[in-house]
Parts: sequence; C-alpha cells; structure tokens
Amino acid sequence: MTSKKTAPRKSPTPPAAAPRRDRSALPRGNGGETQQQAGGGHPVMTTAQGIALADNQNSLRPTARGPTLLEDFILREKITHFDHERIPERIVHARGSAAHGYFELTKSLAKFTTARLLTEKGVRTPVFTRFSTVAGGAGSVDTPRDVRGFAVKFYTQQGNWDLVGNNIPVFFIQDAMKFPDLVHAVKMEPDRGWPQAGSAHDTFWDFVSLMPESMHMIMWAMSDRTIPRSLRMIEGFGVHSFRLLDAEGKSTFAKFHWRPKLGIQSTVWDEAVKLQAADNDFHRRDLWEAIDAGDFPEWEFAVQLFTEAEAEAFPFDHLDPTKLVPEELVPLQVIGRMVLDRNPDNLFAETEQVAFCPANIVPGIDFSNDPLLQGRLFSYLDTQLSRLGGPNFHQIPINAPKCPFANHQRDGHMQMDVPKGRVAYEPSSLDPESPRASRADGFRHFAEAADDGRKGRLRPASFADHYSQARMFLHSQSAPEQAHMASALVFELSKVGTAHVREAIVGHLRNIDEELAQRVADGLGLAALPPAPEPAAPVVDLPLSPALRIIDRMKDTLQGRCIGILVADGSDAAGLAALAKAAKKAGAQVKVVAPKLSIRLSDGKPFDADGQLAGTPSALFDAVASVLSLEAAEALKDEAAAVDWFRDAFGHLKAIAACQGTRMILKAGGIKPDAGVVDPKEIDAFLALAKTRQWKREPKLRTLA
Ligand code: HDD
Repeated sequence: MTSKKTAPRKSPTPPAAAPRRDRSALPRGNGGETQQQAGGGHPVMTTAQGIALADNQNSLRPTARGPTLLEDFILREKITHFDHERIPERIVHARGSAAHGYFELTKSLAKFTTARLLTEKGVRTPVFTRFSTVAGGAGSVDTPRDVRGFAVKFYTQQGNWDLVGNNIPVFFIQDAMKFPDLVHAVKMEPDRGWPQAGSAHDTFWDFVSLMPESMHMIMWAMSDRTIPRSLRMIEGFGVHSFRLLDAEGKSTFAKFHWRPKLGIQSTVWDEAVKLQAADNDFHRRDLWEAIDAGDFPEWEFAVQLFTEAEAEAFPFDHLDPTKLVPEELVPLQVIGRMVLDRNPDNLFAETEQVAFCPANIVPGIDFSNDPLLQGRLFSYLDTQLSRLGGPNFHQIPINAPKCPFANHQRDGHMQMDVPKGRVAYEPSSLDPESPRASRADGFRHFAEAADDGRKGRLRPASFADHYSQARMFLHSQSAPEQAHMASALVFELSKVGTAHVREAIVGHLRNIDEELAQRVADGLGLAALPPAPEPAAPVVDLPLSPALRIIDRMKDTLQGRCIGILVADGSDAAGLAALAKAAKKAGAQVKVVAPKLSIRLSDGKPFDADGQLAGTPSALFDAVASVLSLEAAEALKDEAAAVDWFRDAFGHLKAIAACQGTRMILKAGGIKPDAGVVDPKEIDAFLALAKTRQWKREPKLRTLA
C-alpha cells in the first residue's frame, strides 16, 4: 500500500504575541504618583466616622485586576453619601437664592404687640431670606414670567418667626383646598413634562378660566412684576392679614410689606426671554455678586394696621387673599429695615435645607381666619417631614432657633441632639430642670369669639367680587404697563392650543375691562368678543391706587444698574476710562465687552475685557455704550453678535452711547437713533438716560396689543 504523502499541515498563523500582562499593582500598595497626601496646610481626609484615609484614588481589590470587595467600607460610605446627595425638591418654589442678614427695628409697635422684635427699637434680629420662582424646578431658569417667593426667617429672641410671602400682594385662590389643583395646573403637564417653568400652557389657563377668583392675581401675573430686573428690586408681601396682640390680648390687624431700597424695576418681556439664554442664573448671580461686593441689598419693612371695625367698612373682605388693602386706604408705616449682608456658605446646607413655615410665629403675632393661611398652617411642616427626611429638621443649623429651646420631643430620624435624663414627659416630679410651659412668656392665641353659624364647607358671600380689584389694578397702571399686560395676555394665550380656553379668558377680561378684552381678542385674531360670564357680585369702580405702578415709581438712580461698554482693538483708552469712571462714580457697575477677551487699546497696552461679545449679550446690561475705532466698527458692522448687541439694547428701550463708528453698526441693524442715543462724550446726558428706560421708543418698535 502506497501511502499518500500528506502535505504537512500549515499551522495557523500564530496570534501576535500577547504582551505579558503586568500583574503587579500600580501604584503599589496604597500610594501612587498622583496620590495627594496631607501635609502643609492640608488636614488629613477621613471617613464620616473620622477614620483617616491612606488612599482616595483606588477601591479595595484582591488583585490589581480583580473585583472590588464588599469589604471596602470607605468606597461604600463615599458612594452611599453621593447617591443621596439630592433630596426631593420643593413641590413649588424649588429654585431659590438666599442670603443672611439682619432686621433692624426703627419704630416700635409696642402699642400694638408684645413681639419683642417689633417693640425693641434698634435691636438687630438675624434673618435668612430666600427668594424663589414658583413653577420651575430647582435646575430651571431665573427669568421666566412667574411670581417670586419672598420668605424671611427671623431668628428672634422669642423663637423663629417666618414671614413666607411673595412679590405680589394677592393670590390666585381663596381657599387652600384649591392649592394642589392650582399647582398641578401651572406646573409642567404630567404626560409630556413641559413647560418647565412657565404658565403659558393649556392646563394653567384652563384652570384659571374656570376659577374667576384668580382674575385679580392674573392681572398681577401678566404685569411687569413677574419679570423683575433683580431680586434686589422686588417688593415683598405677607399677603394675608395677620393679627398683632398687645399684653391685654387686644388685636389689631396687620399686613406686612417689604419695599426695596433700589426701587422696583422690571425687564421688558423680550429681554426676559433673551436673558433665559444669556444667563440662566441672572438673578442668583446678581444677588450673590452684589453681596460679595459689599453692595448690600436693603428693604424697608412696613405695616398697614387696622382694627376690626375699620375692616368692616372696607369695600371688600380683607380675609380674602385675592384682595389687597390699597395704601391710599390704609397708609404704610415704615417700622424697620432688612439688610442682606452675607452669602450662604453652602447652597445645599442653607438655601436648600431651610424650611420656612407660616406656622412659625412668635408671641404677640397671631393668624387671621384667611382660609388660605389656615391651610398653609398645615402644609409646610407636612411637606418638610418628607423633604427633609423626618421630624428633626429643626435641628439643621439653618433651621434651628438662635434662642434657647427645650421640650420633650425625642428620637426620630436624624436625631442630632443627645437628650439626657429620665424625664421626657410633663407633668413630672423627678427632674427640677425639665422644661415647663410659662403663662407669662408663652404664646397666647387671640381669644376670638366663635361664630354661632353652622359647620360646613363654606365660602363667605363677602368673597364673591372677583373682578372689581382686578379692574382697579389694571386702571391704576401707567399706559405702557397696561399695554404690557395686554401683550403678556396675548403671548400666554397664544401658547394655549385649546380655543375654548382662550375664549373663556377673554370673556373674563370683559368683566374687568372691555377695552383690555378687545385688545387681547385682536391680538389673538378672534373674530368676535366671546360672551362674558355672569359675575357673582356686581363689578364696581374702586378708587385707583397709583402706588401699584412700577414705571412712575422707579428710583432715579444708577445704584444697582450695570452699564456694558463695547470696545475692540484700538479703542480710545482715555475715552473708555473717562466713561467707566463717571459711571462708577454715579453708582453704576461697569462691565467691558470685546470681540476677544484680551485686546490692545489705543495706548498699545494689553486690556482684559469682562466678557466676550458673543457670550455677553446686551440683555445683561441696563444701558450700553461703545468706544470703537472706525476700523473696528467697520469690521463689527458685519458681525451678527455686534449688530444684535445694539439692536437688542435699542429694542429693550435702553440708553445707548454710540460713537461715530458705532453709528455704522446701528445702521446695519436698521436702528434709527432717537433721543435715547447719544455720543459717549456726552457722559452726563448718557448717565441721566441710563437711569430709566426709553418708554417713548416702545410703541415705535413693537406692536403692543
Ligand atoms: Fe406656599 C413654599 C409662599 C400659598 C404650600 N410658599 C412656599 C415658599 C413661598 C411660599 C415663598 C417657598 C419658601 C422657601 O423659600 O423655602 N405660598 C406662598 C404664598 C402663598 C402660598 C405667599 C399664598 C399667599 N403654599 C400656599 C398654599 C399652600 C402652600 C395655599 C398649601 C395649602 N408652599 C407650600 C408648600 C411649600 C411652599 C408645599 C413647598 C416647599 C415648602 O413649602 O417647604 O408647603
């Protein structure tokens, strides 16, 4: 048998020789090249239990490439804490900015109350104040059209008093029973998850169209109050009537007001929209930077005081939170001031964990029967139990009273104290130091005579007039402000997809003012005015309250305002310096913007701008100026960011100081200079214009409803 010679089998191509894995551990042991060690000024890093760490880079493994061991208590502690870094955000008012400061009483109310913070003139009470938007989540933007929360925690010697108000003196609803419905309607729609922070959507307007009591607040929400220029420039209101009680228990009603030292100021709507893109943190940053620079925001604290008998004579029920007490009817008495002079050290520990509660009140102040306030007395503590994880959140430093406090409450999640002794009850005979109630110092309620009516789910007939104060508010505004309200209504309703909702709102507007209804109907393109619903009470013409305007009451000052100056390579160094110096001297802040961050001015010296042109739009400033060489202006007139800079400043009714070169850019933007546009050499004229907006310009460049 011949055997076939088989060709020797080719061995498969050997794989490229695998490099032998380095099985050693790098860095060896617990140390490494990148490992930063304690020493010098650096303290030793420890676990939360105080165990010092040798290595903050590597988790524990049996071998360098082995699995991580469950035994690694350091890794587990670190990751566990990280996993729980976020707590549920507030269901409303989630996005907030806050600051520490003090309240100083300048006029004693000793005749009316025993509350020491309102009687001891000159005494400074520490405060923590948090401002917020209402509808948006914690990560939303600062400048949507929205009500602003204005919550002040006074750490008084008699315990904490929280005045949890808004920048608007009235509210959408009369009874707390409707609050969840209101909030569900205004927050993002639950199926689609938008809008994130605004009221311009169907569910909000559907709800309010069916709640005529919201119409007064709607007028405020559509006014310029809901698009503030700065948190330092908003008013604050306790909204409800409260009671002040004297030593005999006699009651006087009180309404609380905060009035900003810088005056009230708002943005224009297009500017607010653009600010959302330019700087999500516009208000938060402004507050922080002002305090950081020692430019401490300040508010006057004022009260309106009236007796039960005086209240009986008002043409509205002051217990109805959709009504305000005009200052022309009950004047404001300024009794103190609040200064915010310290930024929080930590946003989470303070601004997030602070828990305001309208039920936190001190002896000498008491609640009224306002049904919205009565419901609030329950809601805040309840929500905080879950938001802050249990009943001991009053021990968190930002919430703890700054006066002694003691009781028999014990245990629970996150107990931080170590209460001593056997006695955690009262009455007791075993511990002479255990806390007891005090008739002399304790909180006493107003001894109100109880009604002899019948129990039920009731709404007083005196709450029935939903339109008269809405009408009074509208007619008290200046002409530009009324136009802004009509335009805001058109904008918001134009985002509502459901025709019958849009029409229902216009119907309500007819009960407030036929002309306003017509303006909005025209803006929406309605063929005819929809029918007005039958008001539950006759609509009456109340005396006007010019104190409710913004425009005529703006302060004639550059304090708190920021002037943006555009420069480029070759800009006149002396001209820039003169303008900046004069503006600062007049109280304004100055920021210099340039196409590139580092440029050279006419003196040949390098100059660092505060902002780069495309990233620093003019919406961020209250007035703008430019000092440009003709060559630089020639180049910038074809640059969209430069043209938009001036077009927006002009559109937002700002004063403009425009040099010869800049006029080319204005021309490229189609801007016809008016009396609000001057030469940068006319410094005084420019700074005078910069104190306000050029309201006369508005009708010429924007179709107002
Ligand atoms: Fe409220 C927070 C203001 C009605 C229930 N509210 C909250 C905050 C402010 C207000 C400023 C944020 C506080 C902070 O910065 O932490 N709320 C008002 C005003 C109201 C009002 C001025 C009407 C005059 N609120 C209101 C009603 C209810 C609530 C009728 C419920 C019955 N509010 C809450 C709440 C919040 C809250 C759910 C959310 C987070 C929190 O309390 O701590 O409990």
